[in-house]
Amino acid sequence: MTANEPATGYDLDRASLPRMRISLLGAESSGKSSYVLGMFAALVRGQEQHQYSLSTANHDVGFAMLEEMDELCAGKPPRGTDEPKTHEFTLRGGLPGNGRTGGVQGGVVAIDLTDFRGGAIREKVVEDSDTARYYELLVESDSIFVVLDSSHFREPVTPSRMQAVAEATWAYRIGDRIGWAIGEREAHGLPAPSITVLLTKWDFLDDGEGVAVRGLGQVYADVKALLPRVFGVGLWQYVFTVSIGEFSDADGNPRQAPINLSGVEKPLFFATGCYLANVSEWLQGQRGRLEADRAAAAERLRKLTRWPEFIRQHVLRGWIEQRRDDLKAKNDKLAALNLRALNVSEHEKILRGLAS
Ligand SMILES: Nc1nc2c(ncn2[C@@H]2O[C@H](COP(=O)(O)OP(=O)(O)OP(=O)(O)O)[C@@H](O)[C@H]2O)c(=O)[nH]1
Ligand SMILES: [Mg+2]
Repeated sequence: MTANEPATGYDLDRASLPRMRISLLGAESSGKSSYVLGMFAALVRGQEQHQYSLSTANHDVGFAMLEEMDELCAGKPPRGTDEPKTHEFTLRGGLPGNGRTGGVQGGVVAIDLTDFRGGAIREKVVEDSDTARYYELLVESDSIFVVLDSSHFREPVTPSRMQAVAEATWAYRIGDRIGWAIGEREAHGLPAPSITVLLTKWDFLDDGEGVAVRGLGQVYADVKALLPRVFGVGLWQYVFTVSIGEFSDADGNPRQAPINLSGVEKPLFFATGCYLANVSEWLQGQRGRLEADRAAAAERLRKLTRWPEFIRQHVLRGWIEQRRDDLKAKNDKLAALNLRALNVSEHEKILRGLAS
């Protein structure tokens, strides 16, 4: 579905929701497309205890994704991504409450998540190519998911391995691009994107008996050394370990395995929580402007009502009514904005809590 087509089914309210963009950056076969499938499946079928779910703007697309996820179990790897694919998701959630709508899910954020082919990151930018579009989208991204294949971290990233791991993961190139995107956003008055580092195929760091070969603490230090720009001061960033099932062996060959989703929802919760914090700030600014507007309207009315009764009744009546209506409209607008701001900040708090 393109942005201009009408939304259908459960997504009737998608157009009215705050809309965020997420871009996935990662080397070829790092597990980007599989992650999107696993994350979607977890949030559709429900696996953890939380009040959020995901839907696609087009239901057929959603069913096809679930089918693709099931095919993975049969050892059929996802088709390599040969052109950028933007998934149009809606995150829905319910807030606790006693009223009729308490706990009922409603739209929270419309998410455009773009999955690029891994090769795009290292190619020269040619006009009108998908690489060029890639970088445009990167600047528009409220959140960037950096996808790193965990198999590179089975061994410590010692100084002698550093260059090889950076080349295999494209970490330096990704760091450069993120630095560039932050600068471009700043120049356009946009907040820095949140950075969500995904250590995919985390099952590779498991020895098969539930004991980790290396723990996240150790790998975290390696990731930080590879992506210093991402861990710069003032950026929201978080490292998540995810796995969707042992669908490939240590040499990268596909194999049959049951779906075993682990940690796949948290990165999305983190990214949307960060995004809602920015929406909240924007709404505060709007509230300041509306309050000033409302105060000016109240003052205009007050000036008219100071005239003697006779003049108010016979000369100013129409004007007074008009200004009362104006004040009421402004009060209603402010009340609606306050309700929206409350809703956004509640979801922000819950989502950030679920992510940590
Ligand atoms: N063991 C294991 N293998 C995985 C996991 N996720 C994905 N894989 C395998 O990794 C391979 C690559 O996955 P993709 O999702 O196609 O990777 P990609 O980054 O989208 O690749 P491109 O689109 O070519 O850039 C596939 O063979 C998957 O089966 C995982 O959690 N564990
Ligand atoms: Mg792919």
